[in-house]
Amino acid sequence: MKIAIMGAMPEEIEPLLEYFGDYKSEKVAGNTYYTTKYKDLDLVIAYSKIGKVFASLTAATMIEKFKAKKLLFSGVAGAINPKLNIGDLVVATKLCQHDLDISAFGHPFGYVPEGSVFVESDKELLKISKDVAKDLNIPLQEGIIATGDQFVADEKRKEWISKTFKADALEMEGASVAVVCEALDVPFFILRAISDSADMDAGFNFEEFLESSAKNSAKFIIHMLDILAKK
Ligand code: OS5
Repeated sequence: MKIAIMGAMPEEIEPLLEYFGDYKSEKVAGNTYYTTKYKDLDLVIAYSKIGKVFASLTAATMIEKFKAKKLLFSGVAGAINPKLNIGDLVVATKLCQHDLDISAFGHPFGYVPEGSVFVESDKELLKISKDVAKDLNIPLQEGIIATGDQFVADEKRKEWISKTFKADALEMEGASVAVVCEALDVPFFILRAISDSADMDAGFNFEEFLESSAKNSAKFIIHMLDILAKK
């Protein structure tokens, strides 16, 4: 089976490339796609660049050109839920776009006609992640992830996102990947490790913890591949 693993930044996929070691690379539409085999799985790995547009392009390319049948996202996020600390893993049960706003026409935030505010993650991949977390005794928080084309470093914006979407974490790519995967009927899984708390220290914390948190997320994804390879 062909599995796509994507991140947004180089730091988010480097631990995976380091782990798999032997891979081929191919440039498509301005991004590099790495292909390799792991156990009986065919993998395609890439970072998209930051934000919803680049992430959508990468997810669509992985599915349409590389024929990925499942997509896993590995990366970092800002925490909203105060239970989430730096390095903690959070997996999206559903995702929304916090910056999508046609409320002037009476629509709820995050909604456009013929779309939906939330896109739900694949239940089977969520179950696998729960099993992995239990087996390895790793804490894994399930929650709502809010996505927008904005690095949030502001308590007021964070509070608004928290209140409006009941979100636990925020980032800049997940919901766009979810929309693409849902439209193309590909099960997806969005995993993030906390790098900051989307507050006034976010920029500073993000730079300090990007690498270590990205590694936490990537390690967990590798454990999930071990289960997927057995299926
Ligand atoms: O991909 C972006 C979203 N990521 C999750 C995240 C997040 N999102 C929103 N708000 C927060 N508080 C969040 N915390 C974690 C992380 C990433 C954030 S944007 C970071 C940009 C940092 C940067 N800018 N320039 N460089 C790095 C150097 C550079 C130069 C050339 C080419 C590539 C990198």
